[in-house]
Amino acid sequence: MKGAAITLDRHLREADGQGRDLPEGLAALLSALAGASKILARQVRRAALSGSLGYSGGVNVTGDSQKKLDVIANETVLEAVASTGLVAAVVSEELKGAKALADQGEARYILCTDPLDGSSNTDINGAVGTIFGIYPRAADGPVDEVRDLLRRGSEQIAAGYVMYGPATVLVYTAGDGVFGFTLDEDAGTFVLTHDRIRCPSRGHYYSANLGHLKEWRPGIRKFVEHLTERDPSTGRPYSLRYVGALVADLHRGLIEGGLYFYPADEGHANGKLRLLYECAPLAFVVEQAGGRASTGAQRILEVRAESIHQRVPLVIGSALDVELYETFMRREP
Ligand code: AFP
Repeated sequence: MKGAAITLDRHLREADGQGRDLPEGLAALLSALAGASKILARQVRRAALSGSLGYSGGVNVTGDSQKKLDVIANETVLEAVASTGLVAAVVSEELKGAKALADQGEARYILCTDPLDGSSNTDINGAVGTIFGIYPRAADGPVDEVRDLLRRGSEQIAAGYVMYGPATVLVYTAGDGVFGFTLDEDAGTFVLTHDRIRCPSRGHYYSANLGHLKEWRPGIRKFVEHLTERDPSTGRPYSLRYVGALVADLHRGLIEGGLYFYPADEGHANGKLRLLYECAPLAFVVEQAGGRASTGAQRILEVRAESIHQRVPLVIGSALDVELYETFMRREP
């Protein structure tokens, strides 16, 4: 890489000078999340050597069997943000209720996180991720579930994800563009490698669990049929890519274009993915990069959570591809 590397810390420190004003304490909180992800990157890489593969024996609140790495990731993220004193409460895929951390002083934020997204990939050395969405407190005092936690994604002030793949990549937005950083393992720092990411308006890839194809609504089945027809003038057929870790499938769509969807099926009346700590943070990132995210009928960022582990159908990625999906859903008889 030519020139002086811009590290995440420098990028956050200099944000105000570049007109990307960050609310007080946000830079420190993002740094703490980056710190946790460095620890996690190492834990994930060394899991087979340290005996951390496999199941923990527990089941999380959404019914998934917890992997040992799910538990480690949850503890790592919680410890890192607790130490900042900036977070009043954390909503996590791995916690039944919200975890209250502090209710006074500097604790002005709520963190929603999936500490280890795609953990079914851990045992096969596949990509996994961490997702985070940050909200400002609605008011001071003890955390109130309805007021502070059951929010619309549009109220987030920052969101992002870390992907633990061949390289560890951290992508975030604070409402003024999307920035991607790659972990320089030797220096132990995140370096800006993807400045102001723009999601292509259309792609050639689609990601979905086609095992559920026959259970999907007719409009979605027709959409898949459309994507798989040959029409070189519109770039069809689209190629199927499915990692099974939302972060990894989303990252491809963000960089190269295309879309990911997880609609309702027989086992998941509202889709599988969780609004507060999967869909809303990624929707914020993708919209900031010029992409689109919806339930198929409503913009994800406008959905107000009714419970902290609520699920919603999701379609996310290139704006024109997501729009086309929505059109097929509207055309249903
Ligand atoms: P976990 O975080 O529990 O592994 O779930 C992964 C996930 O929420 C998302 O990352 C994947 O895209 C999706 O589930 C995969 O679900 P299927 O296995 O049903 O395709």
